[in-house]
Amino acid sequence: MERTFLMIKPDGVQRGLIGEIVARFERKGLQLVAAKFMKVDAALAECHYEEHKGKPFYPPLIDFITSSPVFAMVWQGDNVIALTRALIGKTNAVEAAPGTIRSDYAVHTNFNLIHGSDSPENAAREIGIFFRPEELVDYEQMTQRWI
Ligand code: RTP
Ligand code: MG
Repeated sequence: MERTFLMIKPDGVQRGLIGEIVARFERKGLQLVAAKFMKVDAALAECHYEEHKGKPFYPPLIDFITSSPVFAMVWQGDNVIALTRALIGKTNAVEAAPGTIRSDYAVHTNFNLIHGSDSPENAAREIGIFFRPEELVDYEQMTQRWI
């Protein structure tokens, strides 16, 4: 069973898309493990996006992610990292496949609504910087035998 870190970015929160986005993961049959409505401070933002430090889009990315609250989540399921990346769509909304979150709701690469971990290593790292271990809820997903 794999876990991933998903975060609805400030644009998704401000546009009232938390429910719409969360519903897609629920309908898919993935299991919610943790969720937190919070502001990201500069230190957390720099830690989260450390792989992008030095790139031209890094300063505006840090400004954006700290500008307004986010909705941080942990989800689990078989292949949850690849599945959620597929549901989210490509970084640039122009290249995102129709039906994906970014294609359906985003226009601009810099404001693409949601973050999803891209590897097991990054998922573990990101879950660890956003959540304390006791915030991850351990429970049985009753429908799992059908999904
Ligand atoms: P994310 O990390 O947010 O899930 O997005 P991603 O994997 O699809 O994209 P990544 O390459 O990790 O980039 C992180 C975020 O930085 C912004 N970005 N802007 N202007 C640009 O060329 C550019 N490239 C990336 C996006 O907000 C992207 O989600
Ligand atoms: Mg990324």
